[in-house]
Amino acid sequence: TRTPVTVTVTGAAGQIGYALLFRIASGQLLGADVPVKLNLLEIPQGLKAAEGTAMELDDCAFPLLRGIEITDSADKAFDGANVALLVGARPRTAGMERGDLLSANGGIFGPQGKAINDNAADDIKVLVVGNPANTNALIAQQHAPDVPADRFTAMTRLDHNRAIAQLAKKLGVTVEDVKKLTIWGNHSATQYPDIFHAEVAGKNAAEAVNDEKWLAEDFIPTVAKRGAAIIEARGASSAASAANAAVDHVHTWVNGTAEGDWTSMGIVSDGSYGVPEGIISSFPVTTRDGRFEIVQGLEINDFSRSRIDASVHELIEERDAVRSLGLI
Ligand code: NAX
Repeated sequence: TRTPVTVTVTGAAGQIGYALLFRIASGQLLGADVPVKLNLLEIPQGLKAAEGTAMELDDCAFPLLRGIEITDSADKAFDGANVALLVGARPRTAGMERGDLLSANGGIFGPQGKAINDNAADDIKVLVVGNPANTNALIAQQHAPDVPADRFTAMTRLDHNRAIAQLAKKLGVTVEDVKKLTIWGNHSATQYPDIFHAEVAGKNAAEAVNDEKWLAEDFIPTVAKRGAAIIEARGASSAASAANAAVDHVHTWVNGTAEGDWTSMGIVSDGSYGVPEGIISSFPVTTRDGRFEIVQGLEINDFSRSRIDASVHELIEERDAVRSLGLI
């Protein structure tokens, strides 16, 4: 029998945690033949609720689930971790300035990065979900000097999936017909969902749409502001769809992208497409054997260039802010 893969989930008692843990334990994250051990990290106030979720996980009698550890110690939670899903974060509350938000999250993601550095397995793969996801991932990565930088990623897969769904709806095709969609930049309202290289049933998506007004005034804002629309409708932020995207992100990273397609991941820039080296920005990537590569050679038109630049500019500002706050 295979040794279980240790998956650490932070913010395990939160609403995304609740939607995520059962899918991991049932085998959807890594595969139907991969046993998992779950390490749940919470703050002290969250431990009791996490224990309740662990009771329910027991009650599912998942054949692949080989143990659950619940702790408020990051060192313990990341001990031997092969996959880490950093979901818990400090949300922005009314009247909070950006500096306060970044500082509060620096206080979470700096120490967690160090705990990953000191305790995780050599093959650790990290996905940051907690917002501001890209910059939180950067903070964690900067505190883990012994871990290759490309193991730290930020989630833009929910944006990617949202964009695919909107495009499929517009063109009256199934989501499976949509390939090579890209989310560029930050997981924020400045993100740029790019359909100029996307394909719909083998044809170029932008040509199939042939409506720049829809693109600029409907599609892009709908995707970028979808999180707010969900809150407005549901009275709570996206949870099941966010958990689903986290499962997709890790599953694709580990198991590879399909031939003739790619995905979107927030990853440390190598300078491709004019995105400054070192910041964590979303790119089109292909994955294979647990590694990813940025899709190279795409022609970026003026429409796309200005939008990618705007989102990247926001990421540079966030990086500069956390630098001047001494968080990296
Ligand atoms: P909840 O507030 O329901 O849960 C967060 C949990 O994290 C709480 O149980 C809290 O006790 C715990 N927590 C806080 N600080 C912690 C720490 N230092 N260590 C361990 N646990 C800690 O939020 P939820 O709806 O689950 O969302 C979690 C995060 O995901 C938020 O930051 C949210 O903004 C972000 N999102 C990111 C998305 C993305 O696409 N990247 C989309 C969905 C979501 O909005």
